[in-house]
Amino acid sequence: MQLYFNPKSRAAVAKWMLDECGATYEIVPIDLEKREHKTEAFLKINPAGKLPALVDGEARLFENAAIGLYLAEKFLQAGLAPATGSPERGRFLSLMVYSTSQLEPSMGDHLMKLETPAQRGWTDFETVKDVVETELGNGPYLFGEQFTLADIMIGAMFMWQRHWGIPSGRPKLEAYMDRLAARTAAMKF
Ligand SMILES: N[C@@H](CCC(=O)N[C@@H](CS)C(=O)NCC(=O)O)C(=O)O
Repeated sequence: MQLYFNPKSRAAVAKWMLDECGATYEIVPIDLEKREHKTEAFLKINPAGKLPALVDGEARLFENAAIGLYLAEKFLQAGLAPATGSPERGRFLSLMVYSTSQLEPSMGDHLMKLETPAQRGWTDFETVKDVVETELGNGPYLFGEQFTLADIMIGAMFMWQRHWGIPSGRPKLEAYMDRLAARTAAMKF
């Protein structure tokens, strides 16, 4: 597998997922300033011209959530997702999609100080935090003792924000981030 990567991009999230899976892969460095992510060759892998992208033989993947769902299946033995057919599987799929369809744009609105009108496909960021806290329950992870790729997809977004010096304002989320950051394979800044 080849991970198209820049450490200052969301490709760090894909790298974390690969590392938790114990995957063997090659890093293909992409210089964003040189716009290597907009070259004809890269656009054949990800037509959106964004990082990350992952190539696995004939398969090409873009979007972190898709990469995570693919890796959860490919590295079943890593146990980074509730089993297919188990009652928790639906919640896992929902949280993987939620991370990118609601949490990510809502955090973007918040960082850019934009309103989130009700007509958008996502909620305001305080509601997102309520949702994540509810789903986390008593933890330590979203699926109790089982760490999953949904913890990376959801936790990494809050960890970026913390890295930029913006506290979540939620002690429960801060403690969750501490637990995630303490993992050996955790995303490095
Ligand atoms: N939802 C996408 C977001 C991808 C994305 O926005 N990547 C940024 C880096 S953090 C990028 O490549 N930006 C460069 C550009 O758009 O020119 C994912 O999760 O993969």
